[in-house]
Amino acid sequence: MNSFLQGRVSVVVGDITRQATDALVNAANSTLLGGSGVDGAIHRAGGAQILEECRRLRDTRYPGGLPTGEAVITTGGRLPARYVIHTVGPIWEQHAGSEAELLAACYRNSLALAVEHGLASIAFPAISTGAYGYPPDKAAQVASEAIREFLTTESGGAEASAARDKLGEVRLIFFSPPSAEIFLRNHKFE
Ligand code: AR6
Repeated sequence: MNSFLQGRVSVVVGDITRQATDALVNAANSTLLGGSGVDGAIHRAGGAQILEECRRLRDTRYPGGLPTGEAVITTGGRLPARYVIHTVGPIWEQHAGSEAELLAACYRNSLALAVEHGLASIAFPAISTGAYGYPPDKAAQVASEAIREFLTTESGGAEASAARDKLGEVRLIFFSPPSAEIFLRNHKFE
């Protein structure tokens, strides 16, 4: 069973930069100016236009950097995805016990941006589970709960709920079969 919430969420092994969803999420850092892992791969595959927009965001809205848990949207440049949503995950054991809340905020705020832009599909990497050291079993619980709550909430009235319903595909991308298996053993979708 690799799909959840009536098929709206799927678990896939692959490279996030190859996903042809409307948006893909970047596990960025607060500088928004690139890094290793997913961040490096996205900037390499997407080209200079993404970095240009990130620089502009730093110069205008986030001179001090994008805070942990928040998200911003840029073009997808040369990627198959139209947009990249950049979010900054928590660094494990560096946030005085707020790590789970901050990781949940990454998923919630990224999904909210996708809905605001009227998108129908989004792909996520396993935010914070690489360089930022978040234990993948714990991250699976937090990510799945945050996604489930976002997709199934009734709040905001008919218009908000129609916009949320338009987001019909949430793809969770894992770089290796073992990391997908850890997710599948620990998620809280049901
Ligand atoms: N596609 C899908 N998953 C991937 C890919 C890929 N191409 N590459 C790595 N992963 P990380 P973080 C997996 O380190 O922990 C950067 O330098 C990887 O196996 O990319 O949030 C940023 O600039 C891991 O499970 O993100 C920040 O400084 C997961 O994606 C910092 O790293 C996330 O690993 C962010 O660290």
